[in-house]
Amino acid sequence: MKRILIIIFIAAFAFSFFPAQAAKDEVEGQIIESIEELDTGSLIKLPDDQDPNTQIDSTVYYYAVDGQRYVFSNEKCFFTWYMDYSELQIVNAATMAEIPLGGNITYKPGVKLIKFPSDLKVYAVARGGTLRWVQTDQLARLLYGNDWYINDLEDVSEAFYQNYVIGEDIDQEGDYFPYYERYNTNTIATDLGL
Ligand SMILES: [Ca+2]
Repeated sequence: MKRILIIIFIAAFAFSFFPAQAAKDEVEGQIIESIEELDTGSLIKLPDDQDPNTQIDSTVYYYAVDGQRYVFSNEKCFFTWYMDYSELQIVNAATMAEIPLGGNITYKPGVKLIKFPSDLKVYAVARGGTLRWVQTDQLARLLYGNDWYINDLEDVSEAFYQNYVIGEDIDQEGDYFPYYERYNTNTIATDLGL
């Protein structure tokens, strides 16, 4: 029962974000028809169904080394890991159905500061979706520069809050280095602990 609830939750919050233009381009592309054709570490989605009212076909997943697929909660999260959609592969429905859902992908560590609408705290992200409260504006400036509030802060929907865990506060200089966080968790597999 718990597993079913998790799957429902993932499905409910697997927001549609794949851009329409890319969906048009993919019509000409090759569709993968068996798992054997897929390398682990691939980005996958279903073929576009040409129906703007359905989201299942516009959800992007990471096919992990554990044989499961992990969902990108939204486009902002996707772009902390990838520059564009060039690595995306289109997978038919039967193949997609054979790959179990593993969970959600969280922000790549060290890329952005995030906050949730109902929570005043600004968090830096560490491995495994670990949120570390940046206690002061001064510390945020040290990590991301004076314009962090404009350039580096992203609002994340409350719906995704439970994908994260709370870590230690950042309360002094040297507690956290964005570059090292990115470098040490360079792949989604590492972030997921696979
Ligand atoms: Ca659709």
